[in-house]
Amino acid sequence: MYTQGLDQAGKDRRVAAETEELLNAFQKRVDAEEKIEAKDWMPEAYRRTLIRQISQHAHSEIIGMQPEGNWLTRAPSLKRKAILLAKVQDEAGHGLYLYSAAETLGVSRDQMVADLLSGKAKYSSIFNYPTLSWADIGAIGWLVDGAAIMNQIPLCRCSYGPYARAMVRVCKEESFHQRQGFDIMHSLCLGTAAQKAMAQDALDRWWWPSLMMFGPNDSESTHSAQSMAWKIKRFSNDELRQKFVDVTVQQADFLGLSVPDDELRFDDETGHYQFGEINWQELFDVIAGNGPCNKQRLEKRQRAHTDGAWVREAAQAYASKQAARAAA
Ligand code: FAQ
Repeated sequence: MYTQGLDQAGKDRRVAAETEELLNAFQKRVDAEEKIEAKDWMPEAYRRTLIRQISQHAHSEIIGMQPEGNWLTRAPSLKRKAILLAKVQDEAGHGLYLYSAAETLGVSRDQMVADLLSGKAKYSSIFNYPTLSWADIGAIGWLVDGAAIMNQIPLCRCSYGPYARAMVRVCKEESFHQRQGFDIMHSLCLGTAAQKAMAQDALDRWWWPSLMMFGPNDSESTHSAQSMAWKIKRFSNDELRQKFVDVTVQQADFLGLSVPDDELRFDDETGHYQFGEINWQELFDVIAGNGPCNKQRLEKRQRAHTDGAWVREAAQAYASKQAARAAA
């Protein structure tokens, strides 16, 4: 509501012609590992790619509060409730830093939020799966935050300064989140047979969707080549997925859980785990809006937005009053 002017600012920037000279000079700066800052010249496609990725990332953090929010009142102890509440609050904070980082590229938060609420904007597929048991909260922290860290640590070196800097703090918090998830899984695995079975069931349901978080195979990834040339992405989707599998399979072994993949085996020659084929149709269905919880997630977000209208109006009235006072 405060930043609609940014949409116009974004349009104004597009006026400058993209000469060969400007494009080469820009690529040179990227190749030299210089950070690109908000007021620097940048190709329009670079700006649009960043707005797409950062806003999708922000939406993922915001929608990502819902699966865990589902367990806030049902966490098994006061300590677990307090920890989960803090984690969910952190995700809201990540969404806000990321919306701010995207705003530096000349798009308003209003526009981004409108795109999310209308179903136009994407968010991570992973948040369209249900959280059926307490163990799912452990699995989200361990696997989903674990995958998020694997993907986001390289983003701390992204060529666009505001995004890279936002990611530093986000990654520190995600790292704490991952450990709390692992701690939940560890406690369940040290518990009764029924508790261990809950942990195994959660791993069975979250394993493959977590691998899908990294996006399509490199050969199917439309944006990777250009995003890597611009040093927005530092590793390809498949490289990051492999790193995640290599680290996480060993953690599952430590917990005494089995990864639900009959084809999983360690390859001595490559030094990596080989894993089975991902059900890509499932990923594309979820991205297209047909996952188990897509409808529910969007409706809940739309309802929260409508219910929160009075807060936005009050904040705006307060800001106008302050501005009027300052002017007087
Ligand atoms: N879900 O060409 P690529 C978190 C889309 S945050 C949905 O490979 P790109 C924290 C993609 O957008 C999790 N859509 O695309 C947390 C593109 O569509 P478009 C989010 C997906 O951008 C934890 C098309 O497919 N993290 O978990 C997915 O080069 C716990 C082609 O794909 C980020 O956003 C997917 N999984 O690579 C919160 C990190 N995969 O835009 C709460 C930043 C692909 O052309 C609780 N983002 N698509 O219509 C990235 O690193 C990249 O954007 C990728 C995708 C790697 C996600």
